[in-house]
Amino acid sequence: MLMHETMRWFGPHDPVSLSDIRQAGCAGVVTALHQVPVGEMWSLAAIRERQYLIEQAGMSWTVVESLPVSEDIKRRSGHYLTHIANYRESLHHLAACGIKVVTYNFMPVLDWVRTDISYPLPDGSKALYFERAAFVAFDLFMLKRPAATSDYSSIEIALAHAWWQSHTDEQKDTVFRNALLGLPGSTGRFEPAEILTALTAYQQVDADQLRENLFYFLGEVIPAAEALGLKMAIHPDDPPYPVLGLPRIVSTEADLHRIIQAVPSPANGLCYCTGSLGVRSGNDLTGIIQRLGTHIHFLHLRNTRHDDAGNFFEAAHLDGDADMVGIVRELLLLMKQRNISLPVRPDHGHQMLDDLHKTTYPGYSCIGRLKGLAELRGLQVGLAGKLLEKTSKEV
Ligand code: CS2
Ligand code: MN
Repeated sequence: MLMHETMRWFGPHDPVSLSDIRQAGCAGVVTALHQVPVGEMWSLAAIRERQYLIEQAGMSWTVVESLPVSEDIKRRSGHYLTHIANYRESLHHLAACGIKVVTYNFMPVLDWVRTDISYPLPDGSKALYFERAAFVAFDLFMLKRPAATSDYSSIEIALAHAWWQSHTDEQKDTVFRNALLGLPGSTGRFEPAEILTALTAYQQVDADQLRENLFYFLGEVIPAAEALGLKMAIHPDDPPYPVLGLPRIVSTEADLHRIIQAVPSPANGLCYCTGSLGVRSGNDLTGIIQRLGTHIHFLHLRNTRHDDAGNFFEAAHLDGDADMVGIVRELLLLMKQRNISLPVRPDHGHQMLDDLHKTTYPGYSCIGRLKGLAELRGLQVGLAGKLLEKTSKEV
């Protein structure tokens, strides 16, 4: 049994079309109603309209990514009760349309963070890059977050100073713009003042409190999801450690176990993202599949290269620190044991070839993802033994 291949589509305004995704060989699409403000309910009509577009293009809407969790829910303040009621209602509507898997994350304020979205690779393609010293410099000298100095070691602060002194205004501006990028699927940026206000709102929320808020949220939505036959899949933090003094609680295998145990249910599951978990050296990517595999409902397979100083870039899918061969083998075994085909997407890809001249959502140009997906497909088919079967029949 092979994985169900998908790509993320940001909706009708995405420069990558449904036809492009189908030509990449995908059977399914991963999307969200990005036009609905976070916290509001997704209407049945709006879901059906999106689903119709995807089905007309010959694919299925396999996974929702993301049904976003509002900042009020994450902080358990303000309108969180209304937002939770809306969330449950949205789940009802998604289930009524036959959609089965819903991904979300619980990262305060920001989703993924990078300092460079056009990091040149030796072959001329471009990748997403996180440079720790540049990010610390951004925090200390550009954003000027009041509590920043207490969050970094003296070595990190010294490295940030060195970075600041050795870079041009233009390079600093690039880091500034990249670090303030909006959530995936949005084309805007955060204003520095907006980020500082959002950070202030989290002053009372430490890691323990955030975890409690997540478990409360799960207690409120997982029973409904289970009754509806839905699978919820939490996406890990990216990068998997605190950012701008904000706590992050979905970063390690221990975090994943705690989440699963907090509300035991087949509906309380994981999105296994190798790119996010992989930049933290202690995370054993194949071990996580072995120990938590029954809870995995969705796969993001991409690779990174990282060092011990917290720098990383997004490497080619089969050419990074993660042992993608071992991971795919483990996932094929898991699917065989569970007798299911898990949805997968290549997550991000390099900006390359014609896409170097196009503007797409960072990380989500077509050709690089198509390449990543094709490499993963070859790996899967090879490992699943199909190739050998076929050649022996032909001989
Ligand atoms: C995604 C995440 O683009 C990506 O890296 O994997 O941003 C993911 O969409 C969200 O965190 C899931 O809620
Ligand atoms: Mn991911």
